[in-house]
Amino acid sequence: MKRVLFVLFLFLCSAGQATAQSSADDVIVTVDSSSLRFSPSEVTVEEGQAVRFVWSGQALPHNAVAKDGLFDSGEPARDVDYRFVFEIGTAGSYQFVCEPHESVGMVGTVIVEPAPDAVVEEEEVPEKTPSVSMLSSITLLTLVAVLHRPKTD
Ligand SMILES: [Cu+2]
Repeated sequence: MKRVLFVLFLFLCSAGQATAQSSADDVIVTVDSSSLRFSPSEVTVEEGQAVRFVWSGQALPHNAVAKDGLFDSGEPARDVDYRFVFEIGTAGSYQFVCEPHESVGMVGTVIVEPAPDAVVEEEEVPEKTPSVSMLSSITLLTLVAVLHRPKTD
């Protein structure tokens, strides 16, 4: 049994490492054949998902910089492989530009939708039933204890 748990632990660790590098559900943004456009220029991801900005052997150097500064692939380069994870809480719309070519329309948008789990969590927050039911259980137990207390006289 311990061995099974240990193997499971190793499996989870390696799975965690894999997602830190790149993941099958990464959304790829590259540069199109015109060399002055992102392709696609608009992508949609869910919180927790990553966008990878990837190009190589470009005639011109490019980068991808969020207007609000959330992500930045660094200096413009002909070869880029930059991955950014949109963590829980980043839901929204992010415009990004290629700094050298923003003026000629090399711009894009990442739309981040809330993770399905996060939506459920938000709905559950206002409920306070667990503490109320716990309180009434304690009251009930106290009542039972008092009623069944052996008589001392
Ligand atoms: Cu560019």
